[in-house]
Amino acid sequence: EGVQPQEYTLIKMEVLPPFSSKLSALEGKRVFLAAATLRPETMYGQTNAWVLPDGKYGAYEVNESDVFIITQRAALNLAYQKLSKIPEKPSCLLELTGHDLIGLPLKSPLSLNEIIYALPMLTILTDKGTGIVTSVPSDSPDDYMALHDLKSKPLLREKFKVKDEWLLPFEVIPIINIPEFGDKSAEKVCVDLKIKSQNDKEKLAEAKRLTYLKGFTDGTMLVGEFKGKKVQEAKPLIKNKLVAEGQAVVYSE
Ligand code: A2H
Repeated sequence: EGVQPQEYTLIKMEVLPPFSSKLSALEGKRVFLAAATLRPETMYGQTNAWVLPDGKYGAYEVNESDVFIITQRAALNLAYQKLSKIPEKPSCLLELTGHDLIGLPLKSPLSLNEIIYALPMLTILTDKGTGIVTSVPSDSPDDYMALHDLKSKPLLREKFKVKDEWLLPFEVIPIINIPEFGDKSAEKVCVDLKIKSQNDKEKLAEAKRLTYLKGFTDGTMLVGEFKGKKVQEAKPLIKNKLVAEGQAVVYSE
């Protein structure tokens, strides 16, 4: 945990009904995987969501209508930020693991892909954010490598019972141009640094350092309502719009 609180945007990725048998107790509710992001302006390029297969999650009532699937730790923090049906107390309807979430079809705000799926990522930390991450392989080296691993390793898909149609049709979407790195900055940097897998921690840290700052200072939006605007300008506008429309909430830890 840092000294300064980190502010995340929680993206409400709606689980599309009909629900799987594991989720049948939630029938009739609006259920979301709530993904913590620092890059709300990249949501156009979502190709999937990430969950930790052995991670423990719960379905928590955040108000009268909405249920968020997140870690218990995040639910407790949310409860102290007025994001629980019962003030200052998480209200858990159902306990789940990441395995129960793999393959859920989702509708996520701004995504150019109308339906995306929850897939396994092995490097998710359970003590950060909500334990749910949205995947933007054009601009996130972690997401690019995790998707690359699953796409290129049929045995990895088999291990986690991932169906081909949940990821093979999903290509990297260009959404932001960075003069130094082009329109798919994460892919370029991962290839340039010869990163082998999602577990290549040191090189991934370098890739993130290279792309993160440049994306913010030099990036230009290629798609969406703020096409042509600098990322610096578009970022707060997109975040505020998502929150105003009820498609995201702000969360700090
Ligand atoms: B970011 P910081 Cl396009 N475990 O969102 C691992 N990673 C997590 C996480 C967890 N529990 N919770 C959130 N994250 C990811 C988009 C994105 C992100 C892009 C580019 C860079 C980037 C799409 N994924 O992050 O440690 C989320 O991925 C680069 C650091 O708080 C979140 O933002 O700095 C970011 O890490 C939060 O990381």
